[in-house]
Amino acid sequence: AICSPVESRTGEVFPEDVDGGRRLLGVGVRRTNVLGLKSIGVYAFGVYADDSDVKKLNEKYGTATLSELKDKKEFIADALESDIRMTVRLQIVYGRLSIRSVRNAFAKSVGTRLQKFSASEPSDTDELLQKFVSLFRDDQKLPKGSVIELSREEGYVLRTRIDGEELGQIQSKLLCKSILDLYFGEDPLDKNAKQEIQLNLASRLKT
Ligand code: DAO
Ligand code: DAO
Ligand code: DAO
Repeated sequence: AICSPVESRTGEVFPEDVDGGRRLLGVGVRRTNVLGLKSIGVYAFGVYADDSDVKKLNEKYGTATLSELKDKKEFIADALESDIRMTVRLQIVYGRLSIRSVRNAFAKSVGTRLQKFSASEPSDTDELLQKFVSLFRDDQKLPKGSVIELSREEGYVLRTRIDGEELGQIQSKLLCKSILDLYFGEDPLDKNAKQEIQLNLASRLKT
């Protein structure tokens, strides 16, 4: 399978590699409704994974075929759980986000996933959310063209950067999983992107 570095609905172009050899798996767009009517694109995103880490999935899926893996839920669940270095790169296309709307959207999208996944692995989700939120300043601006990078580093460390500047790192398997789940989990922000990501992830096992 191949992956275009251009997100077609926004025209945003993504690097093919980031962070020392993590390769692009798929691109998509995060949309939202304004006033319940118009759907606008907020940011385009690209999802990347380290090739050698992806091979960890071979132990369990090495003998499965591409067509078996491309729709298999358990395969994606294992990718979300495993210690695979990945990066999600967000490129802002809607430059008039208010702090309040970002907070609300975030509490909904990431907050609900933290709740959902912590049912099986107890942990203090409020404290995790607080830790993450405290990385950002109240006067942080996100003009069109801003780049946010959220990455899972070795040992389930979530690393956050805005325009290349590192804001901080938080060690939490649950937080890493909750954020990646937005992009290729069960109920993804962009269904086409999720399919592309899953297909490319599967094909990386085969090469
Ligand atoms: O401001 O009227 C508006 C629209 C708000 C849309 C909020 C969506 C925010 C998505 C999170 C962006 C994180 C970078
Ligand atoms: O308060 O529940 C929460 C989550 C907040 C997450 C991120 C807050 C970022 C605020 C700055 C936005 C700048 C446009
Ligand atoms: O799209 O709903 C979503 C959530 C996106 C998660 C990204 C969190 C990064 C927040 C950046 C705030 C910048 C001040």
